[in-house]
Amino acid sequence: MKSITIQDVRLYPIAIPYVEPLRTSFGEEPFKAAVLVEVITADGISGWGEASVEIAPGYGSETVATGYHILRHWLAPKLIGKTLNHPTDVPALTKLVRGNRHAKHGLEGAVWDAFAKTNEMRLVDVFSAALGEDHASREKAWVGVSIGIQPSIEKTLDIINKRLGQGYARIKLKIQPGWDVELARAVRQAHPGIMLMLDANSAYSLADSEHLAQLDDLDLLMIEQPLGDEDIYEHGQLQPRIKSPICLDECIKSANDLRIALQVGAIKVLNLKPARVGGFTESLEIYRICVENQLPLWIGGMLETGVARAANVAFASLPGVTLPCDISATDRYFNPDLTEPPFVLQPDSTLLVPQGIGVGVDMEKERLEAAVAQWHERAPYPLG
Ligand code: OSB
Ligand code: MG
Repeated sequence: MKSITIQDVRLYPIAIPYVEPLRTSFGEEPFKAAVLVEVITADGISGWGEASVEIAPGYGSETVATGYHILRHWLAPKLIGKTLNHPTDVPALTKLVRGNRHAKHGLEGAVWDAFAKTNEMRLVDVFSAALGEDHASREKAWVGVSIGIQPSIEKTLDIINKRLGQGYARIKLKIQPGWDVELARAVRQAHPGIMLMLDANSAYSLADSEHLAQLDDLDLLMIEQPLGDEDIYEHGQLQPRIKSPICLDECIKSANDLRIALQVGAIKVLNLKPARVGGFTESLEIYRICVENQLPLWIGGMLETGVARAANVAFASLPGVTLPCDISATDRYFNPDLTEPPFVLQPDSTLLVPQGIGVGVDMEKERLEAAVAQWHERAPYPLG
């Protein structure tokens, strides 16, 4: 495959309205914020990535300002002027920047897109080629939908009915102490047969084991990240005390974290977010570990805009991804998104992998400019 030379890296802090915000145990963001990354090659090809950082350091430690700072002053300079034989060369160049995985993913994602476009390939086919035989795309990603913390159980049941009516095959409910057992029981009673799961975003501690065991008879597909974001060991202590399979999200920031979690019995399902683990190179290694260990795997989301959503759909279409993903249709998040065409839910609860080269969706430049202006208008803090 053709190598690429990085000539420039451009950063776009953006703000766009959500169709509806997602309330989690760590709060709710008033609008979608991110730093979009454009890599320009010596051949004049643009590749797009997204550092899907949030306004507040609630889910992870990064914010729009840290993402922008790290990308501008520490990551971009390590790539500008370099020739890369493959996008998997990026981590070696940026490894002296510790942590800051969302920022790293934004830059690496832009390189993957530029590389795929240079080689006139779809991003998903570059992933498949890196994985080798038996990992061709299924051409679609199996998806579910995530429902935030609501004012009442009744309201939640209404939203679930709407989502099931739209064709989503799996429902994920955000929970927190005081909004958990009663809610899950009511939903299970109303919908005995649906694929149902809960996501606590680290809202509990090991002392809540017996409380969480009250969910045992609800046939949950999984409970996502019940304990602290650093508590791999404690999840290993919790799993034998509850029947619901534990899915880890926040805890798994690298392939090494996954190896440790497997070793201590802390994980039965993985939510892999390419953004959380620092990019697709690390994601591919994690994917291989899941396949080797027959660990059920799905792709999570950070309420990404179109470029990163497209890349996630591509990754989620790989055959080692075995459960419905947190990648819903565009109209669930933004109207309009920054890219075209939108992702539309198919009758079999899937999204189709775009056919165009690279990520396969086009950045709408005018919408991007407006979103940058929106960031500067609404920014809760300076970037520099
Ligand atoms: O915990 O999975 C999470 C969104 C932002 C931050 C954290 C999480 C989420 C989601 C996204 O749950 C769900 C979706 O894409 O609909
Ligand atoms: Mg989660």
